[in-house]
Amino acid sequence: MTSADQQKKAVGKAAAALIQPGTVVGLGTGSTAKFFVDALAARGLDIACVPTSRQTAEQAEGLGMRLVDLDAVEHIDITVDGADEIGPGLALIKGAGGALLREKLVWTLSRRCIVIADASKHVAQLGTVFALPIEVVPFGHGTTAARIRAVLQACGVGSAVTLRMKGDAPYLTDNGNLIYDAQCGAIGDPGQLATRLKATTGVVEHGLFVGMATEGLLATDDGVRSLAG
Ligand code: ABF
Repeated sequence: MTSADQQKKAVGKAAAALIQPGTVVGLGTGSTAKFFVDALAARGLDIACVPTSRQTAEQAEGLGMRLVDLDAVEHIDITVDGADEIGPGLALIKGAGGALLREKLVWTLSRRCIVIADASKHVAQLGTVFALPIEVVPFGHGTTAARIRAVLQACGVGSAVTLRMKGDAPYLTDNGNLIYDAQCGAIGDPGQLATRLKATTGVVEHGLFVGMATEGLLATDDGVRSLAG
């Protein structure tokens, strides 16, 4: 196992230890969240789980966990999920795994949102390592991309956007939508960019999670530490 994988496993286990019996738990997506789900299943708690993707649902079902529909719960007690970048104030870029919309729906209903990651994900400014994923409806997506570029320019960040592909075909999300990845570079004001992208016709959701994570757990080779919000 690589050092990064060891860190992901350690932070997944640390997060699983926080879950209480009798709670509703949001299950994140990605390789770090996968370690969390494994560790949580191993505890054998009586909990109800809401997955953030088909991929996570399949994993959890295979481990015998009880899944419930998001519409079947009034709130989620705690969600644990990974990220592509963790910036100042626990502002995040998510969505490299393509599950940003369901993740945001689950996070929005969660009282506690814990982001977990290996040390490589911690950045001084968002946008410096990963592209920003933006989920759009397929109809007229080229025209939506043009509006997205204009918003990025107006916000003073890089405006190159690329339609995400899977082989020769556009990548489709669990919701049947497309994703444009925006090479923003350093994002000076993530809150402003988030607001403007959200208001763009044709955009379903974007991967900026600002003011949503209530806690962070970061793994390093020296152990797992809390990240201040
Ligand atoms: C999900 O998985 C996504 O929001 C994020 O893009 C990705 C992180 O994956 P990994 O843990 O594999 O780096 O949380």
